[in-house]
Amino acid sequence: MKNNAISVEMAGLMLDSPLLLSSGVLGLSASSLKSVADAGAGAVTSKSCGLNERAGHKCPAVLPFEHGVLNAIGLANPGVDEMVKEIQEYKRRSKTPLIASIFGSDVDEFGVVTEKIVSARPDMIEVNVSCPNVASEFGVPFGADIDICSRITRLVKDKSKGIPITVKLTANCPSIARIAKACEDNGADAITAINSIGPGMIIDVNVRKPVLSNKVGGVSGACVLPVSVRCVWDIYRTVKIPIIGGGGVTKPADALQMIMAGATAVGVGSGLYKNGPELFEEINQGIKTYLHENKMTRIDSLIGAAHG
Ligand code: RRO
Repeated sequence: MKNNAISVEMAGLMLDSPLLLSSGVLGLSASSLKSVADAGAGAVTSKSCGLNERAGHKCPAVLPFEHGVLNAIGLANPGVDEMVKEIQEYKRRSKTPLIASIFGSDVDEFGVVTEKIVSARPDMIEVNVSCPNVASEFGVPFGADIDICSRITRLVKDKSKGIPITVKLTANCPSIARIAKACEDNGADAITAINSIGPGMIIDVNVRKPVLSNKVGGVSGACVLPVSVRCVWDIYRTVKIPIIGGGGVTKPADALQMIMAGATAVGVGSGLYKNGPELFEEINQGIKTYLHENKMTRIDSLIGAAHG
């Protein structure tokens, strides 16, 4: 790790930049992950994978709109065995830390996928309990149920062979802070907040039908930033473990808001659809300029600064 003004330590990971690639964007192959790492991300997160290959929903599955992005990718992924190979290939080619994102269709499957993903030795495992395009056996995202989240977190932690785990949460629940606390109590090393919100819908007024093939999808991008900042704020007041804050970060001031709300690291995702991987360097530079202008030497002193 380069010891520069914006380097951070997060749950044992040494990051050259607090910015990391959020799961689901440019994260399916070793080469796309490496291109993002080379563009200035402090860590990259692979697309969430499950036990078996999934084709996902038909196109259109991703719809950028004026204020953000609507998606119903439908958990498209090659399955954990193929993802292990991509991660191994990435790790041969890049030293930038990699977070492997996983999901399961029920509690036990999270355990099986964890047992497989650890063989790739990712630097961290992201436990995705919050995809808005999937429902648990009870009809709500796992991440909205405190008991299910606790069980999944404990199971993944027990099978993670010492690799730190972060649980990716949803804002679509009465209290994200309570869920985060339950994850911390059950062994989570970090919390990632938030997944896309909604679901939402966009209708094409000319054909008078929803645009997405799945009709509804998760909402992300600039329009969700106030929600994600508030979630990080609530979680910071409730847990001691570090927070990866993401949701609508498209410029330096957004990343600074996240950090001041309590995030140690900041996820960048939807903004890449419009700006490409160059966005990482743009935000890195913007944060450095802010530190310089405010006569600060290290980003760490800004974590949670808005709490006074
Ligand atoms: O694949 C998706 O549809 C998807 C996932 Br797994 C997720 O976690 N969040 C999202 O907005 N879409």
